[in-house]
Amino acid sequence: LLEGHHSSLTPEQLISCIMDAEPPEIYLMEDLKRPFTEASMMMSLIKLANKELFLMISWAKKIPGFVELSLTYQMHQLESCWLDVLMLGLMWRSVDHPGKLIFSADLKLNREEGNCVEGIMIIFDMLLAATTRFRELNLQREEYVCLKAMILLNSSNQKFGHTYSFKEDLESKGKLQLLLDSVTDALVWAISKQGLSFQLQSTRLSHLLMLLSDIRHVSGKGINHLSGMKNNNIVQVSDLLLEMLTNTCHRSRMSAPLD
Ligand code: AOE
Repeated sequence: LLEGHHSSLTPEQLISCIMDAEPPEIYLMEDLKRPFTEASMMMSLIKLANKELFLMISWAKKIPGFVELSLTYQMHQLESCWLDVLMLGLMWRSVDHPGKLIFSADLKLNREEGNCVEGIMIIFDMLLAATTRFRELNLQREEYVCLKAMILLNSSNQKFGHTYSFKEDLESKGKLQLLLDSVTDALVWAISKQGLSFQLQSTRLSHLLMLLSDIRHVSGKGINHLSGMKNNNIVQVSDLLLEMLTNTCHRSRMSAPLD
């Protein structure tokens, strides 16, 4: 495909590309013994996230224009937004199940089950609250996929002050802004289809975007929670991320430190 081809896409075409990029439904494929223990619940959650992160990389690469960013940028974007993206996906899966978090088709938890992992229930409550908000707004699939792409494209703008000033990185900064603008246009278009008054369209856009900052807040709490846990051997997979972006998935290596 020609470089820059995505900039000529209409909002409708862009949304259909982003929809096609959606990862498939995930199954944990495990006999979950209930009640959970702290260890068994965390193992299931981490195993799930591990599977999802592989799919997330393929998803990101299918967002029009993403692979044309410099590799440094691709990495930084994914590193800074992965939990936000996972959380928005979780909220979307859970939106029609009040009081439940649908981590996967075979891992559905209610808030009380958060009891067995120290500090997790407060995160569950924040996730459930944001999910309720999406339910109240009657979030549409088109809007959901745009918001998720916007998280990917928006996430690390601020982190990139002066550290990376290679020519390709400066180009990427500009490209990223253009991409984000085109996804914003697509979201505006998705909202405009719904037959709301112009006034209500603006209100809806602002409600949806404000939820992204809630998600940012919860993901920060989630990262703190994860890094505060003992036998925390789940960080520093940047080298693996780089390998995965540059290609040929080394599945065994990625799962090794997480299993
Ligand atoms: C949210 C959504 C979802 O689909 C799955 C999970 C599972 C775990 C949950 C989390 C969630 C919500 C917040 C929770 C957390 C467990 C504790 C926390 C409930 O309070 C997340 C499990 C995360 C496992 C970490 C895996 C290593 C990630 C490394 C990422 C990284 O360093 N890089 C470089 C990014 C890779 C990008 C593809």
